[in-house]
Amino acid sequence: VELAERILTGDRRALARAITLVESGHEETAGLLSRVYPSTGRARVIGVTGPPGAGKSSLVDRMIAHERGRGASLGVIAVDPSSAYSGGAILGDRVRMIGHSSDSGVFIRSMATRGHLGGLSRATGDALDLMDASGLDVVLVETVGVGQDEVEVVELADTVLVVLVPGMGDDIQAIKAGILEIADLFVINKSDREGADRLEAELQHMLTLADNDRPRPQILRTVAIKGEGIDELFAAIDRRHAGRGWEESARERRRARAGHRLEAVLAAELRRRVERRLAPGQWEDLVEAVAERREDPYHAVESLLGDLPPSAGALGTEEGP
Ligand SMILES: Nc1nc2c(ncn2[C@@H]2O[C@H](COP(=O)(O)OP(=O)(O)OP(=O)(O)O)[C@@H](O)[C@H]2O)c(=O)[nH]1
Ligand SMILES: [Mg+2]
Repeated sequence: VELAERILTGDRRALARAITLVESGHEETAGLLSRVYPSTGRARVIGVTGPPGAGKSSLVDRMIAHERGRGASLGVIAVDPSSAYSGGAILGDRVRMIGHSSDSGVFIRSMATRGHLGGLSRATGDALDLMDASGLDVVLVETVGVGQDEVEVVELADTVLVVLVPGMGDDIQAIKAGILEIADLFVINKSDREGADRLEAELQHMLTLADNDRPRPQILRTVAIKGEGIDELFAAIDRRHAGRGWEESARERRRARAGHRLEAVLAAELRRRVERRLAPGQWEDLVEAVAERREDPYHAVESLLGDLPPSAGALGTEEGP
């Protein structure tokens, strides 16, 4: 609780400690998170996703510099690629971002992709709330667009940038479908390379075919290593925030996010409560019983839930889902 007070005053060390706590799924963080929650919802959250090596970190680095130039403070959450993708890139991130490391207006944190009770998006959402509550103006979330987990993470953002690179024009079908659909803005990075026109044409074509009622994402070009296109990128982000329909769509997003959040917290909490009253070996015995068909998973769960009133559709009631 004292930790919460310190976070609210912008204490960076308290913030770092709190994030470590939520990352470990520590039980005591519930109190902390509920204490800071009323002070959240102010930071502008920008998600940056895209295939491995697209230049997301380079872009984030330039975005930091840009926003510092406007006097904003920033938090960065770098969701580490799973080990299959990381290869040294994490160290690379640190080196590239080191120019900002002595700057108290920038708080950088990486999150491991595995081992979070309640999932990566839960842990990242908590970290985001903590940064938000500590008064950081902008939070950038970098994640490799490789799986459902990452897609969920990036959905925490108010604005989602999907970073692509030329040379994938032919392969646009091969890009994880889910990541194209969550884009608010497409960024063609490495547009110093050949093929940017073609990729843009492919994207435009794809967007014409898309039949959803979301506003059509704008397509921008950057050369992150040279800092080109960053002003235009922020101009587009700012325009989006000032544009017609922004309030409504932001509200909708926040509502959807709150729904996911509630579900995740509920699931984790239920699980925790059930686990807490398990006798030693009880779980393993149940697993064994189900494996041997002495018990079925549905009855097993009923026995675990114990005195919780059964839902409609639970065993013994009429309707199932
Ligand atoms: N030519 C060119 N190279 C770039 C550009 N932006 C980034 N790169 C290079 O692309 C490589 C990958 O850049 P990163 O910023 O680490 O890419 P990333 O998307 O963060 O990579 P992961 O986090 O590992 O998925 C680096 O060698 C960068 O120097 C660009 O605009 N043009
Ligand atoms: Mg990176």
